[in-house]
Amino acid sequence: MSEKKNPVAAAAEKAVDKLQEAIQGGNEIPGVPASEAPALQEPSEPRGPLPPKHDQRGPETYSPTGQLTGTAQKEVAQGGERLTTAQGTRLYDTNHSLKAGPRGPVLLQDHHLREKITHFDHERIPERVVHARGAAAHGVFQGYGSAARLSKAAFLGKDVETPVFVRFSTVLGSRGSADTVRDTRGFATKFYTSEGVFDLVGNNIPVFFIQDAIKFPDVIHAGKPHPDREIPQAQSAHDTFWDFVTLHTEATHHTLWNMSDRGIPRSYRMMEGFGVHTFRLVNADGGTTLVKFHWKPKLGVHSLVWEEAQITCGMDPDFHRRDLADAIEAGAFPQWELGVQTFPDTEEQMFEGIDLLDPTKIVPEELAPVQPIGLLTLNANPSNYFAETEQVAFHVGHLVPGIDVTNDPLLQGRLFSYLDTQISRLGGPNFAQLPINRTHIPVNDMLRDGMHQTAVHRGVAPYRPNSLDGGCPFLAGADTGAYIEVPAEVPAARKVREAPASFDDHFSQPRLFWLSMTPTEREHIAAAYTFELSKCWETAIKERALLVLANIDAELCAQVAAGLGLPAPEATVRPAAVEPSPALSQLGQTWPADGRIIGIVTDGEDLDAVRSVRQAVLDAAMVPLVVAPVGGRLGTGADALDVQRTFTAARSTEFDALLLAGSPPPGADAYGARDAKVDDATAQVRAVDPRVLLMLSEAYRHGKAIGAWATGITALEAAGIPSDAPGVATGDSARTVLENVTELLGNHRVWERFTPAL
Ligand code: HDE
Repeated sequence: MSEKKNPVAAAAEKAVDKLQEAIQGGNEIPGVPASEAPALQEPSEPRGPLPPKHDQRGPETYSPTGQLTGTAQKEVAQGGERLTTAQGTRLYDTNHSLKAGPRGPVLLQDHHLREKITHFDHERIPERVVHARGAAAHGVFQGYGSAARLSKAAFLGKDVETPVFVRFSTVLGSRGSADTVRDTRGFATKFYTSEGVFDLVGNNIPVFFIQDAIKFPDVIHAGKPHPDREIPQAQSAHDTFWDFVTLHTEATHHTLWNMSDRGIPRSYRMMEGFGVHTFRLVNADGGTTLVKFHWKPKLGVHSLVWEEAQITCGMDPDFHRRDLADAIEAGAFPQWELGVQTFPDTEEQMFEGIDLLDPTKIVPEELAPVQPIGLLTLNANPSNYFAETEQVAFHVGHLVPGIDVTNDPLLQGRLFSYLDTQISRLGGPNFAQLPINRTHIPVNDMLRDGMHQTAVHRGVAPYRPNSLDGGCPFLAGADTGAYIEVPAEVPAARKVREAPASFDDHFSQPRLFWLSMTPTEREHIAAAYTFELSKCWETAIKERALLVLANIDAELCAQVAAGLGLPAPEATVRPAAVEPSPALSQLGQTWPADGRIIGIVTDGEDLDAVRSVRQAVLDAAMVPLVVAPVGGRLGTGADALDVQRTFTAARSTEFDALLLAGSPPPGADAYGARDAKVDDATAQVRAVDPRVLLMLSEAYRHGKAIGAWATGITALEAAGIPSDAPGVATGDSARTVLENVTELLGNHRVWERFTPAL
């Protein structure tokens, strides 16, 4: 384990350095749009493009055929001081079309107009049919070397550093949908290894809705908006989804995970990732092991509460992508450990009675612990969303020597699907040449021509065997780095459209998951089912869903049935005797609070305390946002503080914790006509601004830590929150209060505030 500590410590140190750098640069609050502050007037002195922001990086500069060009990234970006056409010709005007007189018709010969509009008309490419909404970051993966006995993959070697690009996503929503919907999240990693690109295209949920790829269009058609009205967007709370998953009961396990808190993560930085399928690793001696891949976040696994997620969909639909970009910009680099569960590669491919080829099943960590094999650190934001996050093309078939696939029928279908989808989405077969997709090692593929060919191939013999090009390219062998599929046995069999009998068990693992949850997590699950099913129009679908729930657990079924006002049916399957897996619960451990957002509510008084607590928040690698009655600056001179949020614009859901540095009286705009968060009947008779009271009551309801000192305690009392309530820290010194709040953040939420009845 000792080799694993070093990289973690080194990366943490790097993160702190970065934060210090950012603070010195005056950018301690992330979100600054450009590397230089703008002038009030439109600049008139010609100059070149600004350098990128300190947190941004583009794809590495490799040629379309994978050769390091050594070109600085700024030299492949746009340059020059003057506006030009795409051909580089300088322009003198871009505000007016070429016309026959100022009031005359526009002339067809206006190439600049046509080029500009035509290009604009073609700016969009088809969005991904699933996982359309995503956010990504660059980073580095460092192998611990502990996987050497399992896999010969070079990037898993001790201290080997491999550049990576990671894209997180929701599944169902369109590209412009909100981040905090209830859904599965994608977690796709592109490793630019010294042996070619390896893509680990996983999710934040370890099982899938279906066991066979042939059902993928069915489950996605059911989850997507209804084809007639195209509603609802980005959610599963509708008839077609529940119609399918209740008829196709192999979806029960994944659906249960979606209804759990895993369906509404707090942050991409706080999600686990799973390869889902069983893969086969091959070591240098040809020995094979079956494995399941896991990403374990250093910040722990945390979620939103449902009401918070819903408010956030409106308040900040970009909540997750902003959170990821801001954390990286602030130097709080997110990290995950890659781990594997290992299983002997036996003929039956079963482990403790669990079919390893069935992607609707997990292997509990208590039966097969996750062994860490490397560390992922995301340390740079993309510099262009379209070029990088939109055009990145993952494929489960992008494998490197040492990693092979199994016969999981879902994985087998994916091997076909991803190549196909990239061709349609990225306009042809040359998508591997897009800068973000380029491998970092030389390519000699004999694939030629096609739309958007950017490589200038030489030679006359793109075929093998040849003598005209000197026989080049030559084949490799195992000793020269060839990817050689494991010569696994395929037992003699009949050609059938069937699944093995072991795939028929659809309820024992959902029950295992349910029984592994704490009472609070179970309450959330029951509430999520009740919410979703109550949005279905058809009673038959609700009744069918209850039949499925009865087969998971009678109590769960009874709770949901009560919420729906329907009778709870009897189980049709005898409940399986399963051992709970405590590792599946999100509660009960403490985690670092890096990158958490702390709202500091001030009335503009006692700015020394605000200043000092704000600095302490920064020192703890968290982000302080000053919330005040109106915008602008508080105080004067060098010590003045910028206001980041006003009472009109702030909502509790933006913050992980609230600190009350004062007791602001109702502001001048605290009336309903101006701000509908205000109830006129009580607004002016209360001593504290009603928006602050709303923020406090919401934060309290959502189990967030709240701290108050001095007159802040009065505001707390005005909100009806006792200062000795769980998760409330009060005291004389702002710093001590912050210390207590930071400690509370280690548990993510104040769980005592959610009293379970279940
Ligand atoms: Fe995907 N999936 N998928 N999927 N998937 C795509 O590829 C598909 C499945 C996953 O950020 C598509 O480039 C089929 C499982 C992620 O760009 C498409 C089947 C898991 C991403 C596709 C599955 C995933 C995708 C759409 C059933 C978790 C986003 C655009 C056999 C292990 C990657 C694209 C990114 C994307 C097909 C099942 C994860 C259409 C046919 C299981 C994270 O090719």
